[in-house]
Amino acid sequence: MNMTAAMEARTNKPLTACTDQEIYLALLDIVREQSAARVRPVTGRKLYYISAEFLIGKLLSNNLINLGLYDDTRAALAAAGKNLSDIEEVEPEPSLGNGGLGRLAACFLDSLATLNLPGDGVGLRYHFGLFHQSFKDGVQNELPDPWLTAHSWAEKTDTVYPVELAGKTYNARLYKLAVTGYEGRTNTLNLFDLDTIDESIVHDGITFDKTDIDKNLTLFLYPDDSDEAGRRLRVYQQYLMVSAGAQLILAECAARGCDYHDLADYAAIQINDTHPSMVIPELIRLLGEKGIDFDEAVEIVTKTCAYTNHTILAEALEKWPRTYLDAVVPQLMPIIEKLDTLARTRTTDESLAIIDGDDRVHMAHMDIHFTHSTNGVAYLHTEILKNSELHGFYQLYPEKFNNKTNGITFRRWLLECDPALTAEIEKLIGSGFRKDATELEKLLPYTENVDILQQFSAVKAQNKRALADWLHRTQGITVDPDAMFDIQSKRLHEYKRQQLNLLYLIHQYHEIKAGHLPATPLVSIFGAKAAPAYTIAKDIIHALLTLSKVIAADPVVSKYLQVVFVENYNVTAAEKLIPACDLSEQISLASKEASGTGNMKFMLNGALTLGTMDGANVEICQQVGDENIYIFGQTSDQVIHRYEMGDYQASQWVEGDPNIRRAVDFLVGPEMLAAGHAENLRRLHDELVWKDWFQTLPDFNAYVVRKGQALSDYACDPLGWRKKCVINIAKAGLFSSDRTIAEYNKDIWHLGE
Ligand code: C3B
Repeated sequence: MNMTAAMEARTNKPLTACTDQEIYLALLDIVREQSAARVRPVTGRKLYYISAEFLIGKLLSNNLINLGLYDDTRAALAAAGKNLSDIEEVEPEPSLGNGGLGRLAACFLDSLATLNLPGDGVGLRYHFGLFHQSFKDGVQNELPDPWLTAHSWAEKTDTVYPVELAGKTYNARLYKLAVTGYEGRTNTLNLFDLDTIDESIVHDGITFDKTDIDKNLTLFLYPDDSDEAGRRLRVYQQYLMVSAGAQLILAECAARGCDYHDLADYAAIQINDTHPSMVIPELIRLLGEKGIDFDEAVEIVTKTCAYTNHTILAEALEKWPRTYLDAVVPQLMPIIEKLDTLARTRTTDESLAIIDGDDRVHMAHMDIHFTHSTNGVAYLHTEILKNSELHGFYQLYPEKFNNKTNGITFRRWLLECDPALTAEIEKLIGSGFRKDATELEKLLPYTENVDILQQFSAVKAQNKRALADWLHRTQGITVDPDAMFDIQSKRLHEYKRQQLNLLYLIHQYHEIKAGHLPATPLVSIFGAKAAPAYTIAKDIIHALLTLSKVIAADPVVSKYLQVVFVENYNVTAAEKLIPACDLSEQISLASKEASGTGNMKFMLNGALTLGTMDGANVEICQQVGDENIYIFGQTSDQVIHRYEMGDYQASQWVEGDPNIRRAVDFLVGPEMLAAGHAENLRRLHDELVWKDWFQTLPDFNAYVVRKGQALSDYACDPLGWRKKCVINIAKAGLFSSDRTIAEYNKDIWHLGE
């Protein structure tokens, strides 16, 4: 396509005379038209991926790449003196997700369309997302994160489904967002919303009346659940999503000739974590309205639905008090009760019941009993589900359990975010890896070639300069691109152990002051949002921001160490950070990170992993070999054993180790107190000394040693380091979400065309 002509046909003036906004709108229109041309009729089974989150990121460049228009567009713009990256800045990032779960859903949509499989998303059209993060006075501040404009990618439709909440009927309106695969078909992300939402009820940050459902229902993803109104609001949201979603699924299947008895021949429904679990009783209820009796409906729904578990953290496995469901979805409670009774005929084990003795409804239990597949998201995670967390269920239904190791789409996480590296790879091995990621292994023979390793080093250096420029431009932060870039970017959570990294940085501060200089200057970069009600997570952010100030003010230490906290970490920021990373921090407490997907992105972009044997790190290690990854810390067996013994005492580790004591005490020492807030620092200090639920201290020394090794390898043997990086890139093929989706399809979905 002649992109200049196509754009000018829409702007009605030469590109040279257009604003970035005008060009953006022209491109949006072209992409829409081209995407629409790739919609294909569905035959056979179609997937519906229901998820509370779809962290899709900006769409313009991704769509241009997948439509094969990217290079031509760039060239056409360049000829008019314009830059595609400036046009990209016009686009707001959709605020539809939070972390790995939502980003995985987005990668899956891309891979489904790329593999020409019929698979749509079903979710909610949040107006303000999770929140927009800014730092004020060393503290996280939350504001709405608006993204909906008059020209959003999600298009309003005339389709409206009635949804009954607490006895009142709401109209869920359908918005459709086109998802086009790389040289593939176009599928749809279906997002529901209410016309009555009133953005103006939000005040003082992200506060609003949690009971005003008409006006608030889709304002925010994961509204604060520290009070009952917030928790109920989450139930309202979940039911809106699944009821509208179930009605859409039934309508689409009926339009293709389904008589509901054969629903499973037309639809596969993937329940992404427990947020959409109510789709099970809701479908049974709706099938009942179509005249199908309870027993048959249960059978149909079980055959149609499958469940993915993404975490073993107890607080994330939702258990709703029955009183909430009685109030919000009274139409479902009789069905859930019948499901509970039916489940009890299959087992006498009370711990597997849906409704427990405290009258709480266990959503994951309902999922496992009444879907045909339960999968974990990495090898170790699935083993832990089978052998400990869900052992009782595994004994009851061994055939339902399976593993699907997560993946990432290489279109966004290589082609789009790292064009320089993509070009370098392409020069060496051609473009086959774009469709078949395992072809990256063809890079292996080049790992002995010094010239080529130096070219890879040059690409990394260029990406680090680009990140330095971006940090300077967007946040006013100056970093030295010649330092080693060490990055931990992911949701803030104690199990992910940003606090372990914090303690390391304090340790290094002291070592440098004592004259023990590190092998290389280090820029330690963080990106993370803390859930608004998660106090300790916010304290960790505060401690890192405060430490950053203390170090920057020290003339000696600041030559070797810098701490940077990127504001409002999101997909856009990730796309800048990941290509520039030297060392990828994947340091969760072994057994707690179900998979991780950032670990895969960093590896693919030529960073080395410093990590525990947790989640997909285990498989990364298997792929690249021990010598090309920095592993440390307790194993998951050791961690689980320590929990079982129940005798872990953090204070003993503090007392028994002068380095740990020095690092922990520094949190409430004069330097930190002068630069930060005593209350936050003291609370974090006490948490670490008296609780440390995620066993930071037992892993501290191993972490310090391993990280020291990485720094010295990086500084002393740059070519050896680069060789390891290229091996990581070459071995990243396994982690393409195309592979993951192909496995889901073969084992669980069996989709048509
Ligand atoms: C995340 C897990 O924490 C990650 O380990 C995993 O890689 C991703 O899901 C995708 O499987 N997760 C999340 O982001 N939100 C949850 N509520 C539960 C898990």
